[in-house]
Amino acid sequence: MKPTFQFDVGTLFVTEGLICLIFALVLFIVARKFPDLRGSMRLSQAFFAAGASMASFLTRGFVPLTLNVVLSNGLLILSGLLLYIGIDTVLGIRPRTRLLVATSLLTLCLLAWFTAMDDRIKVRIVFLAIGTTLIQIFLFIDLVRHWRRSSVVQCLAVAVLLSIIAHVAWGVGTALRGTPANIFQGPSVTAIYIVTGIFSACGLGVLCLALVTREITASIERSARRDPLTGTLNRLGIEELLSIELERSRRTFVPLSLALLDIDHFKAFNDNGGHAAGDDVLRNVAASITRHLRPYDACGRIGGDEFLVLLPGSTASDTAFICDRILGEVSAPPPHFASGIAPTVSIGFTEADLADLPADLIARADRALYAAKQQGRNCAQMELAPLQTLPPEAPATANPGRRFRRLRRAASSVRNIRS
Ligand code: GH3
Ligand code: MG
Repeated sequence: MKPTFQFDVGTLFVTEGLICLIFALVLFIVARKFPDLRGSMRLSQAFFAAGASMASFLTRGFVPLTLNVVLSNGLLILSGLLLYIGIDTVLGIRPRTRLLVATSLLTLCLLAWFTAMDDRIKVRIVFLAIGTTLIQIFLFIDLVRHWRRSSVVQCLAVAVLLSIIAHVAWGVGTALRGTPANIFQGPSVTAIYIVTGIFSACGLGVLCLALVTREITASIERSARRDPLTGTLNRLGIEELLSIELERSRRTFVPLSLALLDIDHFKAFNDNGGHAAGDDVLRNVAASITRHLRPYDACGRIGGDEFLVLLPGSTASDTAFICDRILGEVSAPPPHFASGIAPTVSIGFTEADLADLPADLIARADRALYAAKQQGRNCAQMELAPLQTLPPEAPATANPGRRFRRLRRAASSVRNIRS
C-alpha cells in the first residue's frame, strides 16, 4: 500500500509545542544551575512561551475566538521578543526593546480588531508575519554585528535568516494564496509554515544551548584564572598573560616591566588578628596595587602574600615611579584596620630583555625582591638583565633610542628606589 503523508495541523502544533517545552526545560535547568549566566532564563522563557502558544492554538473552538487569537499569537510574539532579549543578553549586547514592544502591542491590537470586528484570517496572518519578522530582523542585525564572536553566533545568524525567509514566505504565500477559514483544515500555507517552525524550534533550541554552554565554559575558564579572595588573577592567569605580553614585547619592541610584591611580616597579621584579618590585609593590598595600574596592566596573586604585576609599555624607570606610588598607598594610615597597623610591601622589579624567558624575568624580580627584604623592607629594588642586546631583526622604524639607552645600562644594576 502506498504510504500517505498528511500535514495534520493539530499534530504539528503538538509536535512543535513539545519540542519547545523540552528546550524550555533544559534551558531552565541550566539557568538554575548557573544563576550568574545572564540571559539563559530569558531563553528558557522564550521556549516556554512558544510551547504555551502552541498549546493555546489547540484550544481554538473551545474558548472565544478573539481571546484565543490574542493569547496564542501574543505568546508567539512574546516568545520572539524573549529570544531576542535572551540571545542579546548572553552576548552582552543591550537589546533595543522599546520599539519592538510597541510594534508587538500594535500587532496584537490589529489581530484583535481583525478577529472581533472584522474576522479576516488572511489579514491577521500577514500582520503576524510582519510583527514577528521585525523582531527577527533586529536579532539578525545584532548577530551579524557580532559575527566574528564565534561559530555559534554565525550559525544562529543563518538560522534566524532562514526563519525570516520562512516568515516572509508565510506572509506573502498567505496574501497570494489565502488560507482556509479554519487553520486546522489542511494542507495549507499555514501547515507548511508550522513544519518550518518545527525545524526552526529544533535548530534555535540546539544553537541556544550551544551559546549558553559556550558562555559557561568561558566563565569557568575565567574563574580558573581568578583569585577568589582578592579578585586579581591567580598564578595560572598572570603567568599565561606574562608569556603573551613577553611575546608581544619581542614582536613590537614595546618595553615590558614586571614587579614582584610581597607583604612584609604578613604572618604577624594572621597571628595577631586571625586568618580573617590576614585575608582583609590581602584584599586591601590588592586593591591598593590595582588602583595604581592602567587598564592594560595586570596584577595576580601568585602565592600566599605575593603579587606579580605586569606593566606593558613601561620601562624600568616608569616602573620605579609606579612602585613608589604603591609603596606610599599601601602603607598609608588605614582607618579600616582595627589594629591600626598599616601593612607594608617590598618590591622587586625588572624590565624584559629580548632574550628573556618568563622564568628569567620572574627570577630577576625575585632576586630584586630578596634584596628589598634585605634592605629592611618597605622599599623597591630593581635588577636588569646582565647583558641587553639589540634585536637582530629590529626594523629601521623601531625606536632605537630606547633600545640604546637600555644597552648603556649597567649590567645587573641594583637600584634602591625607596628606603
Ligand atoms: P616577610 O616579610 O619575610 O615576607 O615575612 P612574612 O611574615 O610575610 O612571611 P611570608 O611571606 O613567608 O608569609 C606568608 C604567610 O601567608 C604564611 C601563610 O600562613 C600566610 N598565608 C598564605 N595564604 C594565605 C591566605 O590566603 N590568607 C591568609 N590570611 N594567610 C595566608
Ligand atoms: Mg611576606
